[in-house]
Amino acid sequence: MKLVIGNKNYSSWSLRAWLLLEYYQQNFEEQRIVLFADDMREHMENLCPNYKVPVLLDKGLKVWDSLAICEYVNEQYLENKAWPKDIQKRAHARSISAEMHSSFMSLRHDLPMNCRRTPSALSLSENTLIDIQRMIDIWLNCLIQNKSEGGFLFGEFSIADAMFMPAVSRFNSYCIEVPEQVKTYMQLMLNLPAYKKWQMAAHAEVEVIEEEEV
Ligand SMILES: N[C@@H](CCC(=O)N[C@@H](CS)C(=O)NCC(=O)O)C(=O)O
Repeated sequence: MKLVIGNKNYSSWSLRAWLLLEYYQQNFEEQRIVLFADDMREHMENLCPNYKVPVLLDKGLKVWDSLAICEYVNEQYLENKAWPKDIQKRAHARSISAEMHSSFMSLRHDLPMNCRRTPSALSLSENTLIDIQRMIDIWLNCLIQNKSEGGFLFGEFSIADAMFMPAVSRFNSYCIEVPEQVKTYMQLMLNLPAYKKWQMAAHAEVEVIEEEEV
């Protein structure tokens, strides 16, 4: 398997698919494309059907879009263990993953993922505050329902956690105030060896890519 990703510091969509593969210790190569470089589209030619990352290449197949990649890996290599077993929890996990995928535009715009950022607060727009509150509600609801079972949104780690990893990273980078239970969840996620590995690599990119910190 090969996963085509963007800059580790900024590519929140790449992080989701990469984290799932790493968490479950899958064997894969990675190929990094420098986002927004002048020759980005040239490097994406023949690799990325929609000129975006991530893309997974496996068995002659191209799978693009972070959620589609997570679904494929789950079915092909993980015997479906990356979604909750229980059908009601699975439906809930899919709902919040789809919501993460298609919403939170203001939060994404105002608080871009930046793993290298020294955490500090920004002043937040009303729409971003609404997005933040919705995300906290999603997390709290899951954590309360599954509280005795392992600390992740549905107890065990799942695709839902991979989908929200970039948001956890953003909340940390911009010092977003959260309730205690969410703080504990964020610490669990930020301390995942897979996330730490990603973050170290994001720091190592500094010498290669000259970009302004956001
Ligand atoms: N919905 C897609 C979004 C992919 C996406 O927008 N990727 C960004 C990098 S994080 C990208 O490739 N941007 C390049 C561009 O828009 O030209 C997914 O989940 O994979």
